Amino acid sequence: MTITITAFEQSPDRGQGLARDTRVRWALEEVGQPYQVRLVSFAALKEPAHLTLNPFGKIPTYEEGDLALFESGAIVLHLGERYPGLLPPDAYARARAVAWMFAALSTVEPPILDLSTARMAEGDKPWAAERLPLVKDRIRTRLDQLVRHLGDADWLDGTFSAGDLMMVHVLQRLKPSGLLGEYPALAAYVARAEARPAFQRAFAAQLAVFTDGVAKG
Ligand code: GTB
Repeated sequence: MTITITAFEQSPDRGQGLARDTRVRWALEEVGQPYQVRLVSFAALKEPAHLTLNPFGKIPTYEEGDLALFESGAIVLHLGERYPGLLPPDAYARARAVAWMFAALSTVEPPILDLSTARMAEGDKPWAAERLPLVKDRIRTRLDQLVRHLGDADWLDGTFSAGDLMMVHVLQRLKPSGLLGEYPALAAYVARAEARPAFQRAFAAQLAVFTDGVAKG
């Protein structure tokens, strides 16, 4: 069955792989499923055809037969449940991997997104310079906790899972801030995940959209 996802037609990050289609591409590569990509303009995101796929007018979306999904977490979870390679077969290990997915999306990602908001949407406010250190410290709190959990392990819970995929994609967004560099063990964790052939293929596919005009993953 053909899988089609959506991605930005124009890259705000110039192909650094930070938009959330990359995590879905990566998951598809990990489970070895071919997929097609429909590129969407910013204007088209808010048009009825796209809003039927995602009521919030965002990428990524996922279509497979009669199934249409939005939210990168839900898409990766669906792939993990449908195909082997992202979630462990043992029920308890699987539940823990899902917990790490939620931790990435609802505990670690929000303060990281707040940093983007502080920089891009609030940078010109008179209180911006005072707020920025507070936002960064909230991120450091999460990174302190995460690095303590990781210890000297390669992955968050035994073998690589969708939990690591999601956490790494969330952490990648910190690279330009220098905050990840304050945590060599987390930087090494991200580098370890980025060395995976599936990530390399996903990254190259999203980059090709902006360098070669290639639309297919
Ligand atoms: N919770 C949703 C999910 O996980 O799928 C969030 C989806 C989302 O925010 N999508 C963004 C979008 O479609 C793209 S990824 N935005 C368009 C809009 O709201 O009109 C967010 C993103 C965008 C750009 C960069 N960048 O340039 O670095 C990084 C991440």
